[in-house]
Amino acid sequence: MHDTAAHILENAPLRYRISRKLNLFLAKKLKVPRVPAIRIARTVNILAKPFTQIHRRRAAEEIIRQRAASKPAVAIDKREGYAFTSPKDVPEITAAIAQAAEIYRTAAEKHALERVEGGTSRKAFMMQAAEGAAMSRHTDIMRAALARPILDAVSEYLGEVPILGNVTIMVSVPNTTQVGSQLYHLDFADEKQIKLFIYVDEVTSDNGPFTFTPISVSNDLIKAYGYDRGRLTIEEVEKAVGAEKEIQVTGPAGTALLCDTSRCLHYGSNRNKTTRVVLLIQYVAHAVPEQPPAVWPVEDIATRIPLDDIQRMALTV
Ligand SMILES: O=C(O)CCC(=O)C(=O)O
Repeated sequence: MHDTAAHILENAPLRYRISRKLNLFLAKKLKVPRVPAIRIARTVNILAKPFTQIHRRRAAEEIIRQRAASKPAVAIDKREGYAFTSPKDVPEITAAIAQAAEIYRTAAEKHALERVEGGTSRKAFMMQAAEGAAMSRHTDIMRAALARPILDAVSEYLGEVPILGNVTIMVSVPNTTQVGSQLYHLDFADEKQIKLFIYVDEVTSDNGPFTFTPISVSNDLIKAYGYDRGRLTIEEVEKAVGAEKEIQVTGPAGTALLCDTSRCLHYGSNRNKTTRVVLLIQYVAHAVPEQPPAVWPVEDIATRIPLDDIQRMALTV
């Protein structure tokens, strides 16, 4: 039995359910713009557990101090909101994609792929092989999700040690549509977050590559179109800033991108000709207002992966 988004929501501590409801109420009923709505909802979440954020910030400061004295293997550009990485910098990626490929193959054989519901579209183009706390038994994937070069880079970027929000094997099937997340959008979970996209198989321009614009370009587009929560078409983006500003992520299995999908406009799975399988790992701030994080079985994971304090923090809401 996989964890669906609804299951994650039900299991989330109360403060996440309240901040999510508040954010949706502000957005949908009161038509409050995205950023102020997120800030109000996040404040309520922080107030419910104020010392957690302080603790996470202090831990991040220490990580940042240590990183300043070395050359970190992974670093996310704060002005542009993304970084590429690879199995060379994070060797755990190699075993993680082998495990993700196996989970996908087994689910496909058993016809056990689940359709992704919710969001602004029915997402007929998107399935998942597994997600949430159910992923915790897949040790190789968890090792990659908890790899310190990644957690440290995200801690530096967010200014606090993150929570591992979710781990998903995202399967986009061949399609001819251009709806929902197949068009340029920002994620509304928070003002910033990091998603790590790891390609399980080769991705070419034929199978719906993840495509984004860095923060500076996204900010120009937000201004040009008065973008708040909707979608922008590829044509609109290309008309305003030029196709050369778009970063289309193609590459062999193991190609990995850390991207702030709350600040970089992005889309993917747009008119794939063949199936695309991506291991998607999400890191959020502890008071993420909109998307409750999965609740991980920390002690069970600790029997298989020796966890340090930072990795435990990433698994604890
Ligand atoms: O690559 C894709 O299909 C887009 C995914 C997306 O929009 C997201 O994960 O936020």
